[in-house]
Amino acid sequence: MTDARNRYRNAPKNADYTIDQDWASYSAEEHDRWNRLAAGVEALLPGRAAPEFITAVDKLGLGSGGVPDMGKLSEMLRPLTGWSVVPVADLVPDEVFFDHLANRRFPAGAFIRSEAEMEYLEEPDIFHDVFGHVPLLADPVYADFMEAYGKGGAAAMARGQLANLARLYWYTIEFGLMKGEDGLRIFGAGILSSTGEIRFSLESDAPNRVGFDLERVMRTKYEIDDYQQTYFVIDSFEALREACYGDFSALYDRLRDLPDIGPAEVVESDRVFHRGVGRAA
Ligand code: HBI
Ligand code: FE
Repeated sequence: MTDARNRYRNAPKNADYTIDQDWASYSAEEHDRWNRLAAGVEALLPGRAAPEFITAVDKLGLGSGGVPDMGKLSEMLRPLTGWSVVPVADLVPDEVFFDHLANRRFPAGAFIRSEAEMEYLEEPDIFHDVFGHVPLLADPVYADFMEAYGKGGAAAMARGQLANLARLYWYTIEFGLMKGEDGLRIFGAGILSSTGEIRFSLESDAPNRVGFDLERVMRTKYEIDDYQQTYFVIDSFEALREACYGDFSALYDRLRDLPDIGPAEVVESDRVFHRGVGRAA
């Protein structure tokens, strides 16, 4: 069976779910599509993205050179932080995903979205995974945080509390904001691979922007099919790494007895940067 959306769907998989990227197989149209996506996002980065992200996009040559070769990209990344990027066909099982991260391998989808899905797509493609996630893996502190997240996966699964840990990923790695010297900056890959959400996350009155707190985040439900209603703001990558290092057992015990928080809710203990006016009816 062929799959119009993802031409790698049925590629032969290794035991760790990696596949052959077969870089030579990308068409001129696919390279051009990457370049248009990258140009659209890059124009919005100055003054909006975390400086570490902007520096790394440049250093890793992720701009207008066409669809990246993950092997070559890994050769640039490895000497910086020990991370590599490995091609996969689609979402991999949770335990496989965590094992890759714990070993400093980022699994990235090899296909690129179609022309019909330039703004919104249902599963992560190479533009989201590589342009969105890989730059910050060149930052040593962020690189440690991501490994620690992977190492925490097995423990969360064993306790049946993967949902709590997944919220940490969602509200930081995918949709995180950071406090910069002159205003908020974006570091989340889900935002940085979407021109619409780059503007929305920083400039719209609709969503809440509140300070990051690990327990608060792990209690907060999220929606996957629209822009976020709440963004969490970290102080720095150091602060994020320190909050997320070590054992979450006591925290997971507490979370069992605490109610979830809705995606649009602001709670008493929040450090509020902006209280959202909510989505238009
Ligand atoms: N697989 N390729 C891929 N990418 C992901 O982001 C991903 C995954 N498998 C599981 C998963 N994410 C989530 O379950 C975890 O973040 C919790
Ligand atoms: Fe992602």
